[in-house]
Amino acid sequence: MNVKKFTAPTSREALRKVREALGPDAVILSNRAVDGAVEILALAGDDAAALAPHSPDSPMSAPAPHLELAPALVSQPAAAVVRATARQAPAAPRAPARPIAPAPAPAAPAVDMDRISSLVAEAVASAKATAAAEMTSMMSELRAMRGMMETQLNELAFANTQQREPHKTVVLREMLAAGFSASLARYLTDKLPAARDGAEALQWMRTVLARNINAMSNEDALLEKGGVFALVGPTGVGKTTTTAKLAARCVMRHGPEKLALITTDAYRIGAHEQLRIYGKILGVMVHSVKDEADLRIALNELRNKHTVLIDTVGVSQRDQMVAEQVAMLQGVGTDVQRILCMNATSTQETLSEVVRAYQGSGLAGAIITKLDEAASIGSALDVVIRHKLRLFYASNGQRVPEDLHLADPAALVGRAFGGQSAPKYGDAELPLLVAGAVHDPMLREVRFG
Ligand SMILES: Nc1nc2c(ncn2[C@@H]2O[C@H](COP(=O)(O)OP(=O)(O)O)[C@@H](O)[C@H]2O)c(=O)[nH]1
Ligand SMILES: [Mg+2]
Repeated sequence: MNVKKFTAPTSREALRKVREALGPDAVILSNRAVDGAVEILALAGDDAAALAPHSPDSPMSAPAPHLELAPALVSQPAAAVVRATARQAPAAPRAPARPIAPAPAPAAPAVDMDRISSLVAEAVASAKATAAAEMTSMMSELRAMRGMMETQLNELAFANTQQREPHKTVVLREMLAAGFSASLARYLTDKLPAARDGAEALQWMRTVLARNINAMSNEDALLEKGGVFALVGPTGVGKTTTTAKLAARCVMRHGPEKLALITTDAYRIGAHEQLRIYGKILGVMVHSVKDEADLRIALNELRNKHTVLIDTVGVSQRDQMVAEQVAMLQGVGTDVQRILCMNATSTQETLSEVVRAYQGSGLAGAIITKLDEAASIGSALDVVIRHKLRLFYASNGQRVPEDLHLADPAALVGRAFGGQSAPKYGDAELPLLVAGAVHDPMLREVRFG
């Protein structure tokens, strides 16, 4: 074994000397600055291999990362090279002036540089990939933890509120039982002014709810003004029935010749028969169209009518056809006002989805249907409030034309809280119910005064 010392003004030159003297497999034992020069102690690769006998299955028999003489490293300050070397030969003497004790460990068998660089590159790449994967899973864990903590803090905060401000609990319980969303219930209870008792708090809540239902107060806005209206919504919500009810109101006011009916339900067998029958009874023509071009022609022919009611084919809010239908009604040139029929028996999530799907560039308003069938109507009112829909009518039965009424906010709110068959919640369940309520930015526009 033969340790040699090389001195040169720069690391690069010193390393070049090492290579020249000992070949590419040289093992650097130390590298330090001495009096403005760089001093390297090195060992020939063969000598280094002889240093430590090792069993074939020891990690040492794997090709050890070779001296990092890659250009990038060489041009780095001496310390970096030393560090790289130290890993190679951990027992390398600190004071190279002394004779070198045989290093017990490391010993690099003769190794091929390219192989090493590719091994190192592989190792770095896999370390990077592992780190990225770990980071991603850590982030998602952190997010989950944050969610959990927020929920628990909310729960705690609310449990605290329950004790200090029992009126809030009353309001919250009533709203949830009536089918309003936890987020709206939470939002209102947070804004609840000081109240004498639970009854006063409830009164305040009902007033706020009614105030935020944007209802048509006088049907002249619709019947006198006239225009082209399309009733839209999922299948079975009551579009055809409601169209017939509206048609009857128009005919009673203006006579049959001022009104025209159009159906786009040309696909399903017998689908437009129903409207045709109503048309016949009212003495109003029913036009059937199958596409946008048809509709354009029909609307052009009917431009002298005071009112045109379009009964559309029912499309699930989850169907791509909704977008096509919205586009068709928006694209015909004539201003077609879309009125959404909302089934009061649907859940708040479904109704929100329906509104979003049918919204397009804006709905003229909504009609709540099947009020008579709904156990609770809070969910429908919640969506009306949240989306600030103009509420035209509420339908509470199958009879044409009787079962259609102007939407009266106070009456609807009264109905929401009256005769409850919805399950009541226990005080202990309330924090859980509201804790997960996400803050909904749409609620920011709820008016209180
Ligand atoms: N109970 C009740 N049934 C209704 C109401 N509106 C419509 N219906 C019934 O719901 C069913 C579907 O109505 P239809 O007008 O054909 O729905 P469309 O598919 O949206 O056109 C029919 O049996 C209607 O009589 C309502 O307000 N209350
Ligand atoms: Mg129909």
